[in-house]
Formats: sequence, structure tokens, C-alpha cells
Amino acid sequence: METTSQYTTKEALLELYNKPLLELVFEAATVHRKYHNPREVQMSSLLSIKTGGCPEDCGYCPQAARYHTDVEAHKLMSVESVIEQAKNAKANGSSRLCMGAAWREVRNNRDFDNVIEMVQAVNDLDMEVCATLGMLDEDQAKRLKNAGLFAYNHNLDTSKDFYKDVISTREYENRLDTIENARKAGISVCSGGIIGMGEAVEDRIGLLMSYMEMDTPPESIPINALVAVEGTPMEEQKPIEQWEMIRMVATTRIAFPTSVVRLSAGRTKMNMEGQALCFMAGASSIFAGDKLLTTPNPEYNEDMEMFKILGLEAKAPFTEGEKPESKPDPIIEERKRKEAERAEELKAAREKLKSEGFEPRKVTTVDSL
Ligand code: SAM
Ligand code: DTB
Ligand code: SF4
Repeated sequence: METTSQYTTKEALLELYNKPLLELVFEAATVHRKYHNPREVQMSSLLSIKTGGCPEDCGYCPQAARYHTDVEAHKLMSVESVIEQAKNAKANGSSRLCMGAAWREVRNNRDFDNVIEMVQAVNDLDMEVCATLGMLDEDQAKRLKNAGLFAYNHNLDTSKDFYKDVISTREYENRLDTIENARKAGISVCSGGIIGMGEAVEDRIGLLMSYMEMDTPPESIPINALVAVEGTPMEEQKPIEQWEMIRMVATTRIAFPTSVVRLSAGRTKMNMEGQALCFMAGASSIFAGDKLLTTPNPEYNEDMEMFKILGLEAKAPFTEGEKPESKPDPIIEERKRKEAERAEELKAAREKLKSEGFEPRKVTTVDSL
């Protein structure tokens, strides 16, 4: 089966995007039915494991420390709380958990070790694990893969041209490098963008062209509508029309026939009819649960009601790829080995002192006073 699209140039994609709406939806629905089961929708839950305080200046983002938004900065969540949230997402029908951190990049520190443990634990629950942690180098990508990470989300957000108007603290090329590092480590790539930031239609197509130029396009492409958050430079952006979301989803579907197109942020501003047209036009994944990272999203039961009405069902995990094996992490194993060694040394020292007649010093606690 032919797996590439006949629309590979900017001109062809622009013409496609501007087709009469229902013809575009029909063409997208036809492609969708050829490559995907149109009744299945993947439910992916987002979890902000490290919220706010980010040093970057992404103009859309409520988590950037420099903007005065209502988002409070928190430290990294504990592994136990992540497991609890993952179990809740699974019980509500999600097959994937996407863990997001408000970091510019991953650093090789104790927080990253904890993220590795989160990946291992959520993979053990038989859920697809996705993470979006900012820039990654090759070794970090390999460590995540080894821990059982299924997918890595890193959005290009918009066209290379418009990108400069949105973010100044890191380059488009840095993003391409991170995507490449995840790809080389054998991790499924999730990368997409945002519409409604003031970009031209050409920039939406420019984003798709960046993926068209890759040897392998992303396995999953999230299409977000800007959530205009008070305090960010984009707070005044006018909400996009639902038709624009439908056009973008349909064009993406036709351009990348085998990728999963995810109807992402912005669903609270859409009605069921608008979302139904997106599913018709090839969206086969949503973010589920009442919160995205920091902003609201439809509740699980609202989505279940919508699925019932539209005759859709939640997709099982690992239908697009095998469950990765979670292997022990050499860095964490070495740390645990050293900690155990140190504990043994302390125990031996204490026993030696005792055998030599030294009694441990009596400690008076407040309770015993
Ligand atoms: N800090 C990491 C990074 O930027 O790669 C990961 C988290 S970041 C919040 C993930 C993505 O969320 C961004 O690339 C952007 O596409 C999307 N996003 C953030 N704020 C948004 C908003 N207000 N509306 C729509 N999408 C948004
Ligand atoms: C993606 O493309 N959209 C998600 C996920 N990947 C990480 C994030 C949407 C964030 C919307 C704003 C917020 O809730 O903070
Ligand atoms: Fe930071 Fe990511 Fe938000 Fe940019 S999108 S400010 S990198 S959390």
C-alpha cells in the first residue's frame, strides 16, 4: 500500500487546505479509512509532572516564568503520585500517559533519574508512556528508551519563518535536533503545532512542510488551537474558527496518511459537531481528562458521552507498536549499589563500636521529655 501522500509541495498543500471544506473533509475521510480504523480514537492523558517557572519565552505558554499568569511553579512530582495519576487515567480509558515538564531541556540530575523511574513504573501499568521534557541529547533519549518510553513529544509549533515571532530563547534547529535524537534512539516521535497564534495559512502549511522534509515524519502529529492565557503575550489573540481546526486536521491527515493526527488543545472552545467533523476528517486521538497541562479540557465523562453519540471507541494501548521493555537503568542501579554499600559500611562500623564496648549515645527526643 502506498504510504506517502501525493501532496508534497507547499503549493499543493496550500491548494488542498483551501479546497471547498466538505470536499476536503471527504478526501481526508477517504484517506483515513484506507489507513486507520475510523471508529477508534486514542485517548492520551496529560500530566504536568513539573509545572511552571520555565526560563524560556514561548509566547503562548502560561508556564514561562517571565509572564505574569496564574500558574504557580511546583517542583517535580513524586514517582508515587505519578503512578496514582496514571492508574486513574487508565481507569478512565486512557491508553497513553504524556508527562510534561516545564523545562528548557533535560539535565542529567536526580530529577531526570526520577523521570526514568516514572517511565518504568507507568510502562509497567501497560500504558504507552510519552514524555515532553524539552530538548534532549542522544544519551538522554537512549536512557528514556531503555526505561520503556514509547513516544517523545516535541513540537515544532509553527513554520520556521513564523517561529522567530513566537520564541527567541531557542532555535528551530534545536527542535529538529531533539526530534532526531528521539528518532535515533528508536522512540516514536510525536510532533505538531499550534494554530491561532496570528500566523498566516502559509505558516500552517510551512509547519507541515517541515515534517514533509523529514526522512520519517512523526508517528503522531498533535494539532493544537492556541489557548490564549491571560498574562502571556498572546492573551489578546482572537480564537480561531472551528473550520480552521477542521481544515488543518484534514490537510495533515492527507499529507501524512499513516501518522496519527491528534485533536489537541482547544477542544473546550469547540462544540460536538465541530469535533465530529475533525474525527471524520481523520483525527484519531485526543487529550483526555479535565486538564491539559495547566488549562481546562473536557471531562472524561463528557468525552465518553460524545464517543457514544458518534459511535467511537477508545483504542487499546500498543496497537501502533509493541510495548517497549523497561530495562534497569545503569545510572540508577549504580547509585542504589553505592547507597547499599554505604549503608553496609555504616552498619559494620556501628557493630564494631558496639563489640568494643561503646554504647550508642542516648538521644533525648522532645516526645520523651
Ligand atoms: N517544556 C517542554 C517544551 O516546550 O518542549 C514541554 C512542555 S510544552 C508546554 C509542550 C507544548 O505544549 C508546546 O510545544 C506547545 O506546542 C504546547 N502549548 C503550550 N502552551 C500552549 C497553549 N497556550 N496553547 C496551545 N498549546 C500550547
Ligand atoms: C501538545 O501538542 N499539546 C499538549 C502536549 N502536546 C504536551 C500541551 C497543550 C498545553 C496547553 C496549555 C496548557 O494546558 O498549559
Ligand atoms: Fe517552557 Fe515548554 Fe512553556 Fe516553552 S512551552 S515556556 S519551553 S514549558
